[in-house]
Amino acid sequence: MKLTSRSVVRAALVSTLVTATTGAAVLLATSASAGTTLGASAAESGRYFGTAVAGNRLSDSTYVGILNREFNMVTAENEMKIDATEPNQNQFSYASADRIVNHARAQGMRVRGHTLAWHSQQPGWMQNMSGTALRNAMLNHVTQVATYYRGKIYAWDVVNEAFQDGSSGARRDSNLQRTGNDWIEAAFRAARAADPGAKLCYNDYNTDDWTHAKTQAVYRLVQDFKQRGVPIDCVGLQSHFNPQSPVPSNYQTTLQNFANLGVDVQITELDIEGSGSAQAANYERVVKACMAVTRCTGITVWGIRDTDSWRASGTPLLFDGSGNKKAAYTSTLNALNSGGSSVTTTTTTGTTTTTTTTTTTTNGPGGCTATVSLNSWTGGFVATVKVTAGSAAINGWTVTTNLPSGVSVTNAWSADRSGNSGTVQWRNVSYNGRLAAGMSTEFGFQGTGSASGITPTCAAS
Ligand code: 9MR
Repeated sequence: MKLTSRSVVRAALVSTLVTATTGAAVLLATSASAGTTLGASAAESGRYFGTAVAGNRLSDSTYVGILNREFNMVTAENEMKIDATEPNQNQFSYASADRIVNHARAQGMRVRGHTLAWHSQQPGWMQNMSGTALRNAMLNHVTQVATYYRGKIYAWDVVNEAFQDGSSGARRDSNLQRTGNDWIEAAFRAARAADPGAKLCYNDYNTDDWTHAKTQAVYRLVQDFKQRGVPIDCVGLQSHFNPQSPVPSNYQTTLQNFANLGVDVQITELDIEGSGSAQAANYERVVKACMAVTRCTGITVWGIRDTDSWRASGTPLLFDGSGNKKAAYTSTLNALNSGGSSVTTTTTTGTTTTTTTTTTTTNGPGGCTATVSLNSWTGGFVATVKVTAGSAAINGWTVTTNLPSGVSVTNAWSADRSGNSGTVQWRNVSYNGRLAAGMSTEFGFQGTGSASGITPTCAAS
């Protein structure tokens, strides 16, 4: 496999970036290759680009065409909410959500789960409950739904919108809040037990301006959870913007400050009302802010065409009602292609530490990205490596890992390997070498010793 000279430059830069600061990230812009879809472009820095999907749109061929072409993460707009999944107590209804999840998975897209515990869109039976009965019903809901979807959800919005707007910084009054202030952590613990592989997020709106009381309140919640070991992996900023609630000048600061708590940050419901170049400039600011924050791992827009939006009159999305790309689409794509920090995340759960590192080598038509997620314990580890095609389809891939001394591979799956220590190359097997643009596959290996800090590189053919 021959590396192009551009590949070599890019690989070297990226490996620097794993530990480097934002200042160095600018260098990457000069060598980044240009993706041609939102998902593929985001994937080049290890990020995703998603959209909310409404089940009743899946029979619209224009809609589905854009969905399948542009996005690699999906959120059900309403179909996973409590009223949809548990319309009668203890009678669960997954058909509408499954349609969306199955569509996404068949297309190689990942899924954000939205949402397990919320004051709104509760079924009537839950609205009428209180106290211990409600607390138990809520926990049962979290457990049942997260268990049903175990292994299929990238991240769950475990709790949605639990804080008041305005200057109080207080919790929002709701039937759930009245079961006791610890309802949020109870929900997170139940979600972790039900699906240990899903990232668990707290999700809210009006948390974009660092100076707002609500932003500060959510920050303190996350800080408290991290300090006390309550399981939490990510914060979702919905980021619904309009003239009354514009993109704040300190947006990147907010993203960075949350990330500094040791959680991923995800922009979960982005829409920006407006049109033309002003709207395009606002999208660019939001995307660039995410690209500059290493732990801002992905962006989801809240719908595909303006006419699909919950705020259709504000034309807040990236495609017009006919499915044409708007100026905001182009500025978003360009911002994704302008590079940024590569993604490195670390999560510690009890005695197990999970570290994710992404590096990219451009090669073949659109290159590929390798991300490693490590579950480590004293004396051993399991590494799961995700290989994602860049802006074009690839026919095969080779991932190289430089294993630290003392590490020995004892077992591997879904890839052929050369050797079991030092520099190990992993090649696709017969069934997982061909990947469409932006699509992913995974392989894994188990070993003895400590593999922390490994930074795989990926070369495509
Ligand atoms: O887009 C959703 C819309 O179709 C529903 O009618 C509405 C009902 O609450 O919820 C919308 O989605 C919301 C999301 O679940 C949570 N954040 C705010 C979103 C927009 O209201």
